[in-house]
Amino acid sequence: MAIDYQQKIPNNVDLGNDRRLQRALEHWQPRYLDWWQQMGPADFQCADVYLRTATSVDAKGWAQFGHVQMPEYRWGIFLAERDANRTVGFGDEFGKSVWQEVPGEHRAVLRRLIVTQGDTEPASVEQQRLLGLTCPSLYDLRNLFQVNVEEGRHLWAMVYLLHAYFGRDGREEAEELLHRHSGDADNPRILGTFNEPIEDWLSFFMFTYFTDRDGKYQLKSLAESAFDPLARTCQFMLTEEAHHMFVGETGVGRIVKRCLEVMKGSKSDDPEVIRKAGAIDLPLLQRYINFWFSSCLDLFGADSSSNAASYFAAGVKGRPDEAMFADHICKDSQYDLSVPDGAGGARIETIPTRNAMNEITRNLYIEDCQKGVTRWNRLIKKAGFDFEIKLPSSRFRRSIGSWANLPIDPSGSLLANDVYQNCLAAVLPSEADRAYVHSLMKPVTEPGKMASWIAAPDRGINNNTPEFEYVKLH
Ligand code: BYC
Ligand code: FE
Ligand code: FE
Repeated sequence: MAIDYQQKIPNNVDLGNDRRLQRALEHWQPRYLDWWQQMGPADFQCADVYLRTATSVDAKGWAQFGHVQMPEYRWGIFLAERDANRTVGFGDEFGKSVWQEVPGEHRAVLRRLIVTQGDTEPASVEQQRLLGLTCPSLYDLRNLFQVNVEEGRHLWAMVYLLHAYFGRDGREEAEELLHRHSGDADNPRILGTFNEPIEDWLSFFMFTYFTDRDGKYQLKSLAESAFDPLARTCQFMLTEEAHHMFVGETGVGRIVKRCLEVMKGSKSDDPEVIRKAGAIDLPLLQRYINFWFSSCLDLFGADSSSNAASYFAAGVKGRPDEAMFADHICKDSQYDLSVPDGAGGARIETIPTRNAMNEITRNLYIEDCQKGVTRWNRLIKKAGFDFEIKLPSSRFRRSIGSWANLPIDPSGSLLANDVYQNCLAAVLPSEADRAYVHSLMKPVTEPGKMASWIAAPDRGINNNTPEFEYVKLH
């Protein structure tokens, strides 16, 4: 079904034929817009931003680009096309028809997963609220806002499911999604990483590289769900997600590139020399990676999880790209999990594969994270330097799962507690690192100009040049 832009709420779910639902969502809409004004991008609501808007849900040519003011962005409800022959792809219900309604026995868990997913979307907009004020270029400012409006749309995606399938409880949850706030001491967002402040653009690029990638893997797992409306919603969200991770990977890559230019020019890798030239040194970048990567690993949940096992058994949440696994039932199969042996090492604990779903997904995520790191390292090597960016051990600085709260360094070794405190101070961003990064955060708003700490992008957006006026400020 084509997207209907004539309606107050653009959609491809035939909202016009469901008056009750339409009214409920139209009631939520002004609250959403209030939230956007108060918690969304500060100071740029009147700027004309070169944004893409979905025009269809096909893989090809689904977007149209044009300058719009963000509050005028057409947030809507877009589900991937329904496949009438789709069957449950995993778990105890394997091969049966997928569900078009929520089965009573799975209502509570589905609601909880949808709320958790929905909560992250506005959280990220809140975290990024002030970044526009210190943009390194108009190109980057536009990308920030593109990510922000799409995260807003992802909130719409989950709110639609809550309103359409969960009755009064769903409407209440939809309200709550606008009331919790990132970092709020009394009413924080649900998951840890979404309460971390993002006060500079280095953190923003880390977040879009590492945290949006958690989004990719969680959405892939939910896109396998037997609850078909959830699966279809997530399938379309994934097409938007690709750009968010592109922003992260190229953002970090451009910071590396700029640093290498300075290193070559000065023939030095001394952080002080790099900083004198207004660039970001690689050891500092590594410390930001240590922080964000370790925080994001917790987003996958406990490594042995009975919740995950029951989601899988029920068909509620699968593994990313479930089709690539050989066994979709995993009833009697086992998984060898590495757990602490209490003496500084690891031992294998054999658990049912269904209980290991979070860990399986986390490991796929880690592999995917490594790809960009390998590309950044290639740039460094090509420039003739021998620094290597490394993802820290998945046991480092964990707060969830068997490796939680252990004094483990980025290489995975267990340390004495006092040594660990010193280690943390050395491998995470220090006050001085943060202060230096903050000192770089000065807005650059002349078309085509870049801040001193980041290289220009290789190309612009939608075949425009990097010099294009991506945001018209007034
Ligand atoms: N922080 O049995 P477990 C995105 C809790 S990002 C705080 O493993 P489960 C985006 C957990 O709730 C994608 N608490 O739990 C990115 C449980 O509590 P209870 C977001 C945590 O349910 C960028 C307990 O620990 N989507 O879209 O199997 C920008 C035991 O854990 C955390 C989703 O997350 C944490 N990090 O797994 C914008 C998908 N981790 O039951 C957007 C939906 C765990 O003991 N969510 N806990 O009270 C889920 O699938 C699951 O809830 C989780 C946790 C995978 C997160
Ligand atoms: Fe999202
Ligand atoms: Fe995203």
